[in-house]
Amino acid sequence: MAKRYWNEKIECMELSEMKALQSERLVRQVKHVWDNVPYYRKKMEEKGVTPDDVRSIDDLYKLPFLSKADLRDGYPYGLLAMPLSECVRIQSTSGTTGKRVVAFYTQNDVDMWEDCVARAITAAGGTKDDVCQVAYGYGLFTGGPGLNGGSHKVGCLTLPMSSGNTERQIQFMMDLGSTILCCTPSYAAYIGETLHEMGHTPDDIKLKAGIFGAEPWTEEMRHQIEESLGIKAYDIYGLTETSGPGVAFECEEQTGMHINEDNFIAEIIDPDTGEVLPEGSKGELVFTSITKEAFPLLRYRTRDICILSRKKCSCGRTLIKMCKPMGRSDDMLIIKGVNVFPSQIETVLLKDFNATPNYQIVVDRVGTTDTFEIKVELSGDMFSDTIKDVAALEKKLSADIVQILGIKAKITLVEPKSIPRSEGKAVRVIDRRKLV
Ligand code: DLL
Repeated sequence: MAKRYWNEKIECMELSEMKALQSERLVRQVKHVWDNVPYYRKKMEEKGVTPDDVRSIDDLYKLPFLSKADLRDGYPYGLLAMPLSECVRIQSTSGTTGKRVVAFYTQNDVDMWEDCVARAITAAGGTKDDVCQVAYGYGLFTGGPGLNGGSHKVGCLTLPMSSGNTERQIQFMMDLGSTILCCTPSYAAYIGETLHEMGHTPDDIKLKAGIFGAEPWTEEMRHQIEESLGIKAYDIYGLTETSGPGVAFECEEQTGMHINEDNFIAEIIDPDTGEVLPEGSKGELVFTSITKEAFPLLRYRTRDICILSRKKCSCGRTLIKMCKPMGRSDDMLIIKGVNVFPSQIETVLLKDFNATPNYQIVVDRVGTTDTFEIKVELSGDMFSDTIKDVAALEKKLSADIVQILGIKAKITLVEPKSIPRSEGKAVRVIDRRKLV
């Protein structure tokens, strides 16, 4: 296979050279925030650190962490490091609670971001001969604008569809011969489902690859999407705070996502103590953006639980890899005292159903006891099965959930199409306990 690099020099750089580049950029960035962001300077002073204490990436640990609470405190301009007249763009998080986080970009920041996304598109096999259908939401959410910018950079013919209007997505896909689809994995699954419902097969479309991210998805879900759309599905990771999609991307080996280390230094920490953990440990992912001008974040705690690896990759890239995020430390549910990640439930469902069913996890509290229900949608075929078959499936699911989680869930099998489909990030969990 032809090598798919957008920037070979960076993507395949020797580790020592990368560390030197990161060190140089970190030192410059620390000085930039110290000089321009009083909020940061205060945080550093509180920890007794000055820019003189940071001479290389080995000194990174000395810097204070930054959390979402800091960004909310500073809303909207408190962490801005450049004059507004130098900023050309604002994007914002999709958060539904509390104040949103707004991120600012200079033109250089937009260029860096789009360059990172161009690396992801190239790694997925994208070239200027491709037609790239962007079905992430456009607007304040970074998905649409991020993939759009990267697609332009690569020179693909870009279809800025945004999300929604699924039948029209498929019509355009067929009429214009889209070869790459970019959207959330849950929306990709929905597009696949609709394609088949419209009476088509993957042979009727020209898609070859998908670039899916913005929410957790399992390997099982990957296989199902690949099959329903006849494509190879690639993961892409990012967050608004550090620019958007493209912080990390998957190559053809698909054993984790390469982090664009020339722009983002990654660390894994113990979420409880803040201690930096060695490579290979599971913990909270922390990013330092060393090239961003307008909204640089030093040691930003993502809340994503992850493992980093420097294992040699067959694609030739030397960029460190992160595994698929295993959930967020703040998305973890504690049900009856047990830690439950929605991804664990998805793995069980996909195993028992042999395909992704649509599902929803509903947690509530009656008196002082948590209730835990998993609603699982039956397919049309299953719905017409005998009551005995359905009861057997319910029993198997129930047993598998107990085996994996150690607690019992009420399994409710529901009619086809009764669980709402998602065009963006799927809502898998309804935790009614928070409303009390
Ligand atoms: O979701 C940026 C994005 C857009 C990434 C399009 C990929 C594709 P936020 O809305 O700020 O930004 O949400 C960031 O989403 O901290 C993760 O918890 C989650 N997330 C993003 N990508 C992945 C992924 C965008 N590939 C938060 N797998 C992050 C699992 C992901 N979770």
